[in-house]
Amino acid sequence: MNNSVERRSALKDNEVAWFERMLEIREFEKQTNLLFASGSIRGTTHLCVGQEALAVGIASVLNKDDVVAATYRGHGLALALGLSSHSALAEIMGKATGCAGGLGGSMHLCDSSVGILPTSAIIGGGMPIAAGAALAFQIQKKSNVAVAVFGDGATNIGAFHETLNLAAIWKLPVIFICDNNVYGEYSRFNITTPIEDLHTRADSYDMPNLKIDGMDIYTVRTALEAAVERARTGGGPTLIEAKTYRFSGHSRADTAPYRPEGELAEWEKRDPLKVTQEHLIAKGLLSSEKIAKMISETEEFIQATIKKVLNDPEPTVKDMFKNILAESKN
Ligand SMILES: Cc1ncc(C[n+]2csc(CCOP(=O)(O)OP(=O)(O)O)c2C)c(N)n1
Ligand SMILES: [Mg+2]
Repeated sequence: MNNSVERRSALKDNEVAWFERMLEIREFEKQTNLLFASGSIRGTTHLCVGQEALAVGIASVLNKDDVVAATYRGHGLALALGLSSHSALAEIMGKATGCAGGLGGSMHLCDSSVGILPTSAIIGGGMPIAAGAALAFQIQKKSNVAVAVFGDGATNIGAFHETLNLAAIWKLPVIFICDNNVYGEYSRFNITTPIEDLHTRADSYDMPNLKIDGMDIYTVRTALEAAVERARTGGGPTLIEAKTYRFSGHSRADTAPYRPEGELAEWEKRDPLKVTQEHLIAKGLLSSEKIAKMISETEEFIQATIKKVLNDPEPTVKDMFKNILAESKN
């Protein structure tokens, strides 16, 4: 399937599709890492392994005209929102068929046709962009919402505080989702941040806020549905802190030797894929046999995608100078 809102809409009320998309993201990230290690990907990559429930949970709740500002750790969110694996991988591998023509790479996935706002590597940079989109919706009297997803580290950045303040005072239809994956680069967040629950920072802005288990897609959806409803009906912004865990290192070859022993294993017990699988089996929607089949189909699909991308053309030097300036008609 190409980049399309239909791909996002396929998640609406389809629990098996949530699991399927989470499997796709997991395999996509696994193979991206291998391609990076083998030298097929230049630059760097930041994987979201362990954080799939948040990505798919968000995409499954939003309507097709809602928009999202992600971060450089945004492969999963982009795939969940409707970017195809082909378009995302081609972008990461610098191919002309990528969503930004291969000029942006892993950290700059974006596609307005599926509501992915421009992504930057600047921590907290997506927050004012999402608030700006929300302001546009408010001025145009539309009922759409904007979502900003950012890390725990971003809550120490000026843009976080300025955006929360403005969004609160103007009652913007924006939802702030802090993906607290315990680490900011190579530091555990308690070393850089004096409080445990980051969502309480929104109290200073008189903004509704809560923490949730970000490893469980059902919990993510319930919290987001309430925040989206508030935003759509003029109630203003909400800050949701999703407690997750970064299963991989920060980027590239980081093996995360700074993690306390046993911490990863403890969080892996709550692997979002495992949690979703348990829900689906308990509800009688999936069996172990069906899950095994889905896993092998996903592996085959991503392998076929890699093959295609490897044969795709690279952008030309001339392409670098396209889309830099917009000519004014006046
Ligand atoms: C404004 C800014 N300051 C510093 C950096 C360097 N930097 C890159 S990643 C990172 C850690 C961010 O951690 P977090 O917000 O928790 O996101 P995560 O990587 O965990 O998803 C930092 C400080 C940056 N990119 N931008
Ligand atoms: Mg973090």
